[in-house]
Amino acid sequence: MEAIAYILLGSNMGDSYYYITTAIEMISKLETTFILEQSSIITTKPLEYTQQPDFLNTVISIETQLSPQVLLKKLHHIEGTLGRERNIPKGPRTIDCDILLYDDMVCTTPVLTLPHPQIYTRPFAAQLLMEINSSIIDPVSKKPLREVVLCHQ
Ligand code: PH2
Ligand code: MG
Ligand code: MG
Repeated sequence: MEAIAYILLGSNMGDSYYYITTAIEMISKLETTFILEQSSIITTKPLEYTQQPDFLNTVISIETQLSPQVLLKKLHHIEGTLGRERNIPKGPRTIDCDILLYDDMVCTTPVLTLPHPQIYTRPFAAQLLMEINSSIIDPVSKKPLREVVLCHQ
């Protein structure tokens, strides 16, 4: 069965525009996976670990038959191909691809938490999501995401 997933891409090292567009192209080539929509690409101030350059961020929606675990592995592989090194947690990166939502799945495992907690804590993540689809329902509260996010601000 195909699912709809939303992926946040972020980059703040090297040619960030190149890394983001190339990652999207690589995602579009994954088996059984199609890009549905892409938000605008915006510049954002670094959050959490703030002593680092500004980010470019964008959100895409995809249709896929890959399970969330397999999709995550493939995204990590794409990150590795594009020179991602994991040294400083939350620190500078060539490319980061995070699954924000996978259908209405709710799960917490050591490798994957859905929905991704950052949709509630990073205003730009929710903003880019809602740019693509303003009627997304938050799988946890079952309320429109736009209402849930307003509560968190
Ligand atoms: N990602 C982080 C840490 N901080 N800040 C912004 N603005 N954008 C990001 O994508 C981001 C961040 C770790 O994944
Ligand atoms: Mg991240
Ligand atoms: Mg990540």
